[in-house]
Amino acid sequence: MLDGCTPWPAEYAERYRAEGYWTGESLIDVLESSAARHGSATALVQGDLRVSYEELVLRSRRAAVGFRELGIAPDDRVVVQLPNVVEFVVVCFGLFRLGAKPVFALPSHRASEIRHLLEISGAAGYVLPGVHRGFDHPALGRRMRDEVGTLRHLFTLDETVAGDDLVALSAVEAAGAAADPSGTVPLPAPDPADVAFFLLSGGTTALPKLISRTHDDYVYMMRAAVEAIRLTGDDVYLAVLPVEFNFTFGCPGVIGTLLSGGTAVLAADATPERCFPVIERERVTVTSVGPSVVQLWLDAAEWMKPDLSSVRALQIGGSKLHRDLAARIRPELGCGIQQVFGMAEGLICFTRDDDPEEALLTTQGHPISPADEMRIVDDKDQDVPPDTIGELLTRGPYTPRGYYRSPEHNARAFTEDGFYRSGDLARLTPDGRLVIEGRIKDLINRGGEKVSAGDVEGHLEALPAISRAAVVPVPDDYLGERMYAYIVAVGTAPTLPEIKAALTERGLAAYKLPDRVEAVDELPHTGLGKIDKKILAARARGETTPTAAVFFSPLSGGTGTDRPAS
Ligand code: OOB
Repeated sequence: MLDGCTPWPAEYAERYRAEGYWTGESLIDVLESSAARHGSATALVQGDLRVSYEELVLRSRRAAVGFRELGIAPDDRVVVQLPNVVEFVVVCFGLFRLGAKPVFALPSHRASEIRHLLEISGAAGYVLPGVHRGFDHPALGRRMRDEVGTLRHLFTLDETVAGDDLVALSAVEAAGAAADPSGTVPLPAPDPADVAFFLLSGGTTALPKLISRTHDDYVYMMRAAVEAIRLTGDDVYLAVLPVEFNFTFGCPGVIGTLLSGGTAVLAADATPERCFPVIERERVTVTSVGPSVVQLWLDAAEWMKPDLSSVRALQIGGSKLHRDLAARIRPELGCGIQQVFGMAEGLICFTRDDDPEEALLTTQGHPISPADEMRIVDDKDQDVPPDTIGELLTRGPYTPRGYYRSPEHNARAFTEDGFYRSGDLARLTPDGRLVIEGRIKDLINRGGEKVSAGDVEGHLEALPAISRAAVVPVPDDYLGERMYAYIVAVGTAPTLPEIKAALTERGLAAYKLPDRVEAVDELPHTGLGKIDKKILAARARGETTPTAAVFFSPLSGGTGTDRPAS
């Protein structure tokens, strides 16, 4: 196990093994055993490209040897930032094979996030696209190599931008093929108890934490998800959201589909124009999206009239699905629905096919594993009765016991007996179903993308025109939530477009930019001297609480429009 990871205590690890949750298989074993059973079947589809299980095993083996030839060593961390392409899967399995650890970045991440990921992981490599959606990733990669001491190797999806210092992924595979033409060079088998890869936390801390996931824990989680959704070799899964997202990667996602011998189809984005024809052509049976995509698809279905009847499970998770929206899915899209509550930190809950209709529409179901432990507690960590709202704590065979290299944060984020404090407010129905009711963590859930308030506030306060900043969520019909920024300006308050431009210049990802901004004379504080976000959130929602009225009364402006009062 890498330094900086928190292993499960020995008694739990032994129990999870003895009870058959951890089977001692690596992700490589999973792929190879599927390939042994379904060799010529189609594993992956991307546009017109179809890759069989045999080809995927061969290509990832070549990638492993190629990465090794080019200087990537076992245990090296490699930040992987790719769109939904076949190479993403090839690179992951190549790195797993080698014992190197992918660190998943989102394609929307920019300098601020990438630098942080490279630094906390101490990454030796960075795999990036070419110019993607107008952004010059190779230029960012080169800049990062100059700025981050550990980073030695850059790899790109785009052959046309490759050079001596930026190796094309096709050249990595070619180097592997040249060094190992018969595919027999011995490569060490990954240790199933070892870290396989790193996911990113949803960002309760200003900068995201890394979550190490072991082969044992992740293989088990996927198997439990596969069983809960009854995935088989006949299933066709469509990856709509970024494949680096835990939901899309393994719940059961692309990798769980490969475990089952099915076909995983990679969509370039979530637009109905892109996804509906693919669903019809490939007869997709399972896909996973957030409520904001559901909304988009419902709107488009009215005039596009797609045939989505092959989709037996439209998995919806990442943020709260409201009952009204849930109730429209079956009649208007013609697909089956499955609510999913999940987190990169572990615990996954699903509703099931045979759930009563109301449970399907209003709850997030049950954990996928009988070994998942959930507690709902009050602010003194005491368990509350059913149907009472409290914080969700969880522990189990695929919920790691700590963030990577974060001992101080771990002391707060986990109880002494290893329960993860989710920061979500939830209740359990009397029959044990989970219902998410809100959260206590300071983030904005913007269409399923989690934005840490502290991260954005730090960037805002770093701008010369702003002395203090606080961001809060406001409800939004499409995204679930949008971000409202309150700022105290130095001199003339900057406008929203100016702020967005300045934050983009600082390398902040676009999904973290505020949607609205309002300048105030000062920020309200609680009795304990912390910024009172409840007042700000109420004001952002257009509500006037008595305290807010008092606090804001001296203000002349506060229009809530894009041009702040100054
Ligand atoms: C998924 O993972 P993350 O790590 O991006 O975010 C986890 C957080 C949860 O703590 C909760 O605040 C929120 O996202 N969340 C939901 C939800 N599912 C996740 N809030 C309300 N209702 C739901 N159904 O978002 C994720 C990972 C794997 C599978 C699905 C989602």
